[in-house]
Amino acid sequence: MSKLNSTDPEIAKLIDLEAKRQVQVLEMIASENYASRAVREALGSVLTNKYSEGFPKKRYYQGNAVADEVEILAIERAKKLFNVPYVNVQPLSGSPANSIVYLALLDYKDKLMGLSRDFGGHITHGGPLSLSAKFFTPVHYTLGKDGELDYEAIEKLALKEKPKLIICGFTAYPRIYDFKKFGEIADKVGAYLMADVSHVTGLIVAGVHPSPVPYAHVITTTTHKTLRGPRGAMILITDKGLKKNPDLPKLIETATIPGMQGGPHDNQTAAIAVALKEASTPQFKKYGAQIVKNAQKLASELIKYGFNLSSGGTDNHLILIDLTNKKVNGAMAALALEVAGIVLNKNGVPFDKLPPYWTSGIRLGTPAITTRGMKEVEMVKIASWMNQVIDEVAGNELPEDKEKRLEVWRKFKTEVVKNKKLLRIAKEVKIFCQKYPVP
Ligand code: DSN
Repeated sequence: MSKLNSTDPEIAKLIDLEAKRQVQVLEMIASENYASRAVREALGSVLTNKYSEGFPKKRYYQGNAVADEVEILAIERAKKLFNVPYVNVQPLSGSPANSIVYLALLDYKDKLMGLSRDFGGHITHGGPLSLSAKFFTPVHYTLGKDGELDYEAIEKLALKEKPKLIICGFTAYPRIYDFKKFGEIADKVGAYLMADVSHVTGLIVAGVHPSPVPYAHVITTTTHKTLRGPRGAMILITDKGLKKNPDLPKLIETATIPGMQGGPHDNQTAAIAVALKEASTPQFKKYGAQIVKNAQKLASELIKYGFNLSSGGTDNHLILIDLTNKKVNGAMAALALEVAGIVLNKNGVPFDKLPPYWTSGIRLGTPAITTRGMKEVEMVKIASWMNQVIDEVAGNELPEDKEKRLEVWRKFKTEVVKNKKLLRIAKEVKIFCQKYPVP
């Protein structure tokens, strides 16, 4: 950072502060991770200077011999890792990747069907105010009373609505995604099946979550969650997809540029290539398996403390807790946990009575702490801290009146940052975290 220090000390200082924060806290946002130094070097490389509109060997600008090689490497590594015939590594992130697929496969106002945002679907799966809802017609399935996908209900809805595209893949769902069942439902109604596996890609690669490849036509994934790469995304087309429509690669490419984007970010492409290389190692398989072991251990410890886990537990990297029985909402709980050095997010739970601003729950995940080398024994400690924090803020229920809610929230925010017990836990967390290096 020596050059940045002299050119822009303000930004250098902020980056330094963020680096410290990432070391000193338990980073448990389910969609976050620590990219390796190699990934970050590629991301910070001179490739950021280049424009490469088009695709390898079919560019609009000169000087792309190296960029071509970089993109080809990323594509070939992804094809091999996921066992698919076509990959596009250009989407700038997950939301653009999904939008590219919609633009490629759907016409204005065509129906797409995904899990409701209020039950763990992503905003781009037809969420209110998103492009997917403004330009297409979303229909939504929800979860059963047990907090799990109800495949019979999903099939019924698909038969009734006949969507052109069905989306399976979620942002807050702690159970295995049954791609086979989704594939059968899509085939029954003649729909395309898009699996958005952003959250579980690393687990799929590690072999601890089933792969959608035999069942989906198109797969989208971000590259920075369990896959542990840079921020970015990929679109994969399967053999099944090519069989349904051999023009899919062309449609996806046209929807990428000029449809949604201009030039790809070649530095990001290089970093994705590096991450894919890292993900193809035996160590990565072990890492993926440990993410799940950690999440399951943490879940069982939390249950011992009386936490109410959505669906009763987890099969993947993610835990969703309904805090209603603890008499505190998600917003207050997440803030109190942050004060104590445990960083996660407030999250709606199935059938939530509170709006997204407050939520009844919190979502957490184990990818980042597993990258730091934490194992089951550390999960016991983390659950105990979480329990102490929630105990400390339990009873902070929201008044019915909306104005009063904000008043209560303002007071809570002022007081919680001074709470001695939480600050003591934050100190313990900081000391504990020193034993687990970040890349
Ligand atoms: N923000 C990501 C997540 O947390 O799931 C998805 O966009």
